[in-house]
Amino acid sequence: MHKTVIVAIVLMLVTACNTGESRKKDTADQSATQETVSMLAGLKHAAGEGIMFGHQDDLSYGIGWVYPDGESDVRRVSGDYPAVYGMDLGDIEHRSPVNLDSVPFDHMKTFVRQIWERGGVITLSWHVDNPLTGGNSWDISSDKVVASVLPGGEKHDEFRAWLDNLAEFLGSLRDDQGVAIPVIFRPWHEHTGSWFWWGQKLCNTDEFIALWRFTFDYLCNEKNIHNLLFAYSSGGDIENTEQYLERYPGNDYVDLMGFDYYQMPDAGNSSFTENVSRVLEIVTEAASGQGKLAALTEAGYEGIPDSAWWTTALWPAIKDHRISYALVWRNAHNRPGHFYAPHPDHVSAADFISFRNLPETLFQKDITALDIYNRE
Ligand code: BMA
Repeated sequence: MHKTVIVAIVLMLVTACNTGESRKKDTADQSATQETVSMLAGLKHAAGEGIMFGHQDDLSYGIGWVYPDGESDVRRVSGDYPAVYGMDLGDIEHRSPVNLDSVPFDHMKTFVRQIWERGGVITLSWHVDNPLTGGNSWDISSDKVVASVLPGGEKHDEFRAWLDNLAEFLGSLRDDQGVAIPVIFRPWHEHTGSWFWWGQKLCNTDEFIALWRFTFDYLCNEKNIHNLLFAYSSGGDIENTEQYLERYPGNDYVDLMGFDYYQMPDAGNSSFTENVSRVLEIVTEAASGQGKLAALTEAGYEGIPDSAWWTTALWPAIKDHRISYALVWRNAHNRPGHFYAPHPDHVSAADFISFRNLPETLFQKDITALDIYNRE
């Protein structure tokens, strides 16, 4: 072949590849909806403005109330809703009308629409039952569960059916115009610990990565669910980058990288602050190296016995890190003492208002103003 023809062909190929590259979406799911792509761009923008505050089950119940429209312990204390709202899909796999904490899935759908309308951020975890033993997420009596749900495994067909039920719910999150509402989906969380059936000692690295990729591929490519950003979130027991990334499923499967960390009653504020900050250093470095968002995906101090915890323990732990959000766990209405955000009479309520008033913390009104869904 003539030399100039070869050069021309090579140039054409290079151009074609480059065009392909530039068309590649930022989201892990290459077929993500425009709203989902915009959400990711908006979240990246917001991460440069401050740290969003999140609360699990914020609209579902709180101390002394359950399910009234518009109620929120965070709003009752601070005058504003959180920017990020966590919800859990545990038991959707059985098409149960309520989740594992008795929140009706129909209520959740309404909350998701309300949050979307006010420009807030939704993140969904999944405390899925154990398909092999019939127990719950915490049933670690067998280390064969992950293998059993993978292709070829004895529970694979059942697991697909569970994912079908999950997909039906995720696909039903739509606004009045039928637009699929984008959410951060955070499956297989705290996998570096060994308290869930998908945890560190309950499967090997290949099995965990296969579980993640199967879940992603099945939801996105077989069920055509395209309103998801995928969050990879480890437990808090992280010593170094290598450990954090040991079971990372790959850049093509993840949008956000985080970890969960709770203050233990006997541990003290300084150990919480130092450890969260230390692990955030590892996580934010890993995330920025991969072009991903970072977050403290779950945190808290059960009952918040320290009146100044928000500004003297949580804030110093997160303030120097470029993270998207920090989410505290739920305020159980039927489990005394099991709450992680203050209520109006709580000892830390005043300090929470100081935390909310920091210019770098973002609550609902701040995130509404940033208009994160219309940035791309
Ligand atoms: C745990 C506790 C449980 C709850 C679960 C899922 O940390 O709050 O009571 O069932 O999360 O929300």
